[in-house]
Amino acid sequence: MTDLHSLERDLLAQVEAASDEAALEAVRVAALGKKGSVSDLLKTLGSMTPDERRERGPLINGLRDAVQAAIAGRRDVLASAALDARLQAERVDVSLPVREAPETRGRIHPISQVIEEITAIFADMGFSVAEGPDIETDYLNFTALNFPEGHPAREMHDTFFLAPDANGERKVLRTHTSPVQIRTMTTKAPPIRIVIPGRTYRHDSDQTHTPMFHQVEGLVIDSHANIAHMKWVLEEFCKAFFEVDQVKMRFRPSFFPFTEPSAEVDIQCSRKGGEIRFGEGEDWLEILGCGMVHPNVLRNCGLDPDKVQGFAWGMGIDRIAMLKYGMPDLRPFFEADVRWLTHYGFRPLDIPALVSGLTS
Ligand code: 2NL
Repeated sequence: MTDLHSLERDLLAQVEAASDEAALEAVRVAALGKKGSVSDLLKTLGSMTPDERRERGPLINGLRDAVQAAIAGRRDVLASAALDARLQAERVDVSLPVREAPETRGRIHPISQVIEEITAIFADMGFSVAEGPDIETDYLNFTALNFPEGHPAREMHDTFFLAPDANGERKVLRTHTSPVQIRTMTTKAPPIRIVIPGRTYRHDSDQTHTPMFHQVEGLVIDSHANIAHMKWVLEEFCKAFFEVDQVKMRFRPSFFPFTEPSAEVDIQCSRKGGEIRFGEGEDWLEILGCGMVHPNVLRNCGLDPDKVQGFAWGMGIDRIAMLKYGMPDLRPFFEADVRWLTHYGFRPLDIPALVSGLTS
């Protein structure tokens, strides 16, 4: 006859020694499983005499209940220990700073920011934004703009020419955004008030020139738009862009094939202490070119110079962006270096708008 007490002591010790749920399960199967030691004992009840069964039955059932209870208790202990260990291992330090999401870590390139600023200023004056392709026909880039065929100005622009197509037509990478104005004047009736930001290309590369650069041009065409209007628009623009209450401007006579008269425009600045400030001082900085649209250009677009007239201007954005945001070197603009962009870039939700201050 099996010593029930020593079996119970043995089983309870095994339950207590089980260090994880798998070990505990092995103990349970060995005791209470189909061929387990306690199950074997229970099977012996069937072949006993009623008297034996009356005596041994409660003892064996008691053993089974004790082992079952011990296993259940041990399972609770192990489960709660496992939970404690997991909580310990996966603990979150809520005092750590939150890692920024990609959309807030990203930065807007200073060129994009300056284009947004410029278009916001002109939008406020009633202009809309127009855009066009980077690859243009020779006609739209030069001929329509009153550059005579074979005129040295076409070479002056250091044009990138594409290989001639099947018809022998040689397309160009636009050297200015002016073809967009030509497209607009030939398809839309005046009054026209547009600004055109975009990429432009010239075969020129040194410390201060890159073969791809950015321009914004503007165009106003109606029945009476004149030089006084042009000066007002450009002065309002400069004050808003450089965020000063007043700025002196100097219009110097110049020449462009597409405007007559033409002027180059300087704004007042101070360069004292190696730092540039606008709206004060005795120095001048050239920022744009402008003029009254040449009658030949109007005619080339199917407009009658006796009925409509207007003005246009153009400026490079890259240098202006450098000046406004104190960037010493042009080249990193086009190097896609994340460290530079992290330093000089703008937050995606700092959208320039006149109501909130251009660069809040
Ligand atoms: C500069 C000067 C300028 C224009 C661009 C223009 C366009 C048409 C007709 C007449 Cl379709 N003019 N654009 C006019 C004057 C100057 O740019 O120095 N840009 C960097």
